[in-house]
Amino acid sequence: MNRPADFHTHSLFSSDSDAKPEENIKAAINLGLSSICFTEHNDFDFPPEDNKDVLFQLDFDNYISSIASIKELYSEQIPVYIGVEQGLCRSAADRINDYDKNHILDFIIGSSHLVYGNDPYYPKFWEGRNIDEVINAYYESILDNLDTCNNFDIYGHIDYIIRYIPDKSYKYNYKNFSDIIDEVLKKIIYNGKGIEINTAGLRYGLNATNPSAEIVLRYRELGGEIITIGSDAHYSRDIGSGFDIAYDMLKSCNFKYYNIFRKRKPEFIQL
Ligand code: HSO
Ligand code: ZN
Ligand code: ZN
Ligand code: ZN
Repeated sequence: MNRPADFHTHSLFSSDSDAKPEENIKAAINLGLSSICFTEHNDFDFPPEDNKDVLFQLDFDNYISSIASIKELYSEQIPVYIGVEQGLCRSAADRINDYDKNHILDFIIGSSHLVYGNDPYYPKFWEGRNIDEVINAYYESILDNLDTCNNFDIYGHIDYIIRYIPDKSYKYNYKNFSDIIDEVLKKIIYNGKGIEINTAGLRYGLNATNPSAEIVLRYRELGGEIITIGSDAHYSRDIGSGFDIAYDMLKSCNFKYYNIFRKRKPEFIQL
């Protein structure tokens, strides 16, 4: 049994997870994953929450030294890689582009968690806003991030915004946004970046990965080559979840492989 690598996972180094890194690694070993990469949150310029002032600021040095020693303990059982999920935004572009100048990381996911500085995670974000306009603004902000930020390997959960639409009667239809999504995918490809299949959406009751199968297929049609698979687990029990679906999706979108990253270079692993 050799299941794909999980290249999107969080542990207690992320401010929204309490998972123990060792437990994540053990879960990956038990599932027979071929490797695991930690991708802890770092979001410069994240807006403060009501009762916490600093969120998603990664303690980089502590993170690196802790995982480096844990990784050695398991080196006979599973390869462990060290990454970051970097929140992209124009206002922090200089800090993002200068991040990890010493080339310690294996992998950086670039993600959009904000729509022009506001957090769609909270239902109050959506009050008084038109859902279609918000979704469009989200994709526009990705285009802006792609114009200003370059220090990342793959774009995380491209249609993340649909996870948090509070109106459950709203019917999201990919076709209504396909023009701007094409622009996003082309810019990702022209900039030499990849995408991921993020299986967290399946756990959010979306019945779809992020991005959805239509977007993965379109990425392939447009010439996209680099693609990773990630659970976006914030609990050890979610490591590797939904990977059977991601595997089938890759096959049906004409991928013969998926990617892992080592020292920021893609490696291709046959499906
Ligand atoms: N960054 C989290 C979602 C979130 N939590 C936004 C608070 N604000 C998704 O991994
Ligand atoms: Zn998170
Ligand atoms: Zn994310
Ligand atoms: Zn994540």
